[in-house]
Amino acid sequence: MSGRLITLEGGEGAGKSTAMATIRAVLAEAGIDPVCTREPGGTALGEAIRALLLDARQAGMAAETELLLMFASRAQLVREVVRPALARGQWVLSDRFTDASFAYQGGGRGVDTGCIAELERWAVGLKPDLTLLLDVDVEQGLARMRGRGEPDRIESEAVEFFQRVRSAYRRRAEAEPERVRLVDASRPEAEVQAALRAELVRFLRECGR
Ligand code: Z5A
Repeated sequence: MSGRLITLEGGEGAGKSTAMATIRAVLAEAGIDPVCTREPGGTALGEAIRALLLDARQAGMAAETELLLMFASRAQLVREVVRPALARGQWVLSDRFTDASFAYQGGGRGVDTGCIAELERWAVGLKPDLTLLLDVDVEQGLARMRGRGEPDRIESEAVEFFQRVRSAYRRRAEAEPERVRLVDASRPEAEVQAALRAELVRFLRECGR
């Protein structure tokens, strides 16, 4: 039985933390115990890169530097965690992956998406089998995040930045509807989790599980 890579994506306050727990529960019901990871991060080196990326004191970071650091973390994660797990036949569940670079650095920062696609081909070399995209209105998502402490470097961006991120994510779902399944995350939490569960059950059925 071969492993699969499932990724979870979404903008601010989309509810990824709760969704990760739901996905794990649905996989467990199917007898799957996935390797869980996150981006940026997921390895010792990647977590050090994450700290740099989110450090609010690094306000002058160039968009290109940001993109390359995201891919540096991802290249390490793919070689140290993702590929070995898939090769063992294990499933992998990642909180964010390459789609986030297309959304945040491509959409949000305006970096050439051709460069991102080339980095994906060269430094990553694989795509998720399934991406669950939690989509929520930007203002609604930001309101959910209020009161959660000091914003990090990326969270400190303006509303317009997150609107561009959301549009870029939605374009990816439109371009690859079979892989990127959009879930309306503006609804109450229980409804969002039920919708996620339904998408995942459909995918598991397609995988013969
Ligand atoms: N980034 C990038 O730029 N490029 C890349 O290639 C990658 C990442 C991989 C760190 O990611 C940052 O890196 C992130 C993107 C960028 N930047 N930002 N900003 P992260 O995933 O670690 O960080 P995050 O996006 O800030 O995730 P988070 O803190 O885990 O947020 P969340 O998962 O969206 O939110 P949550 O904790 O699940 O929920 C937030 C609150 O809303 C919480 O109080 C919930 O109880 C509440 N909530 C959740 N769902 C609902 C519903 N349905 N109704 C009402 N309230 C709800």
